[in-house]
Amino acid sequence: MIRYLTSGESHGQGLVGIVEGMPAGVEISAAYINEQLRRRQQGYGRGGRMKIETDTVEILAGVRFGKTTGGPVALVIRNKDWANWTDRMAVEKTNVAVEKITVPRPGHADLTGALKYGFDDIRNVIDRASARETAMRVACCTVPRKLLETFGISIGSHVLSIGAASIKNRKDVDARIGAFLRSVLGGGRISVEADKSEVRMLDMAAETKAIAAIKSCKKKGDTLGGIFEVWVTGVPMGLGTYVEYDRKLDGQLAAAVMSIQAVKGVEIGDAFENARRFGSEVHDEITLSRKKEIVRKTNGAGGLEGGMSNGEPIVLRGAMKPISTLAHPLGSIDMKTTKDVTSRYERSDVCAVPACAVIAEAVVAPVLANALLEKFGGDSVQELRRRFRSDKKIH
Ligand code: EPS
Repeated sequence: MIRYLTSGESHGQGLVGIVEGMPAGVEISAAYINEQLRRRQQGYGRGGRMKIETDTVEILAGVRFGKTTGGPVALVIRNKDWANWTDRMAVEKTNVAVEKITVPRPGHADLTGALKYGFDDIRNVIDRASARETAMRVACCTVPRKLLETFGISIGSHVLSIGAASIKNRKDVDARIGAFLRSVLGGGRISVEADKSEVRMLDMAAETKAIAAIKSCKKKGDTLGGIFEVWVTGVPMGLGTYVEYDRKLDGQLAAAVMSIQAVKGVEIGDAFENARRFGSEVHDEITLSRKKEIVRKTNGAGGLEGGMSNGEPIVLRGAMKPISTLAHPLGSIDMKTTKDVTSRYERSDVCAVPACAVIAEAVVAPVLANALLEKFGGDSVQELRRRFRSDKKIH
């Protein structure tokens, strides 16, 4: 089974990752990972930090002559901003006096993190809880993503809303998505199109509104969240299982997306809308195509029934709260003086929903790759290929 770990602080020397359990023979290169890192850095509303960093990965181990060896894949991304933080984030004990951060930001990990770990300087929390960590997460997850791609499983995403600016005509957007899915790229084509928009929206009117909203929000020293949608196509029937709670694919996917910094909600298919409807309006009727393949007339279930993929595209949505570092002052306390104060501001993004969508594309990849390996098995791509089947026939 594939698992990965990340290490690193936002303003430390860099981010480190290990991806363990990859089958041998997956073609992977730094350039392939860097393209995903580049995509993660985009989006209207990012702060000054993105002008400093151009995230690039070094593959240190686990890959030989462009293919995974089956050994752990070791990755590094160096923080360019580290040059400005050598005193404040020094690894060794130093005599340099460094200002302690003692006022927690509401909505961030600051308060509980500092109390939990017994810090008198919130900097330790700020730097590890930071969404900077997602750069390495994307790098790690892009390795199993390449495995999925080898089996025709393709991931894409787009943004549905930023603040109150939301795509107006869902039917039009769905029609466009339907056409994208018929292309050879499948779900990935959604991202090809969404990447053309600074806010990753497929609706121009909503895009204009979202950019205006971020602009005015920045002026007010405020921040904005939003909702994004991830599509995965080419997923064979029967990944995951209904037999035990922790092996249910929907639960695993939801956990992966929920684990992204600032994501507070995950929806599979039309879950919340469906909760307001009759069963007869909700469930996706089953039929056979001319080729005698099992197809659904609709996909309100988002490609998942009973904790298993049902062969339809997997569709999930994530809700990102507004970033909790804001210039607009909010009530807090100074943990040193125990007095009421207003929260302190440090440089941050105004809106990172487009980046969050790209991160969500990444984090679902190891979940799906594990489900694929669990069902078909294989220590190498060749072995997996021999066992893989994705037809949707009654047999
Ligand atoms: C973040 C704060 C900002 C963001 C950062 C996440 O960083 P800084 O404090 O250096 O301005 O830019 O995101 C990234 C660095 C990144 O690579 O996505 C936070 O507090 O979560």
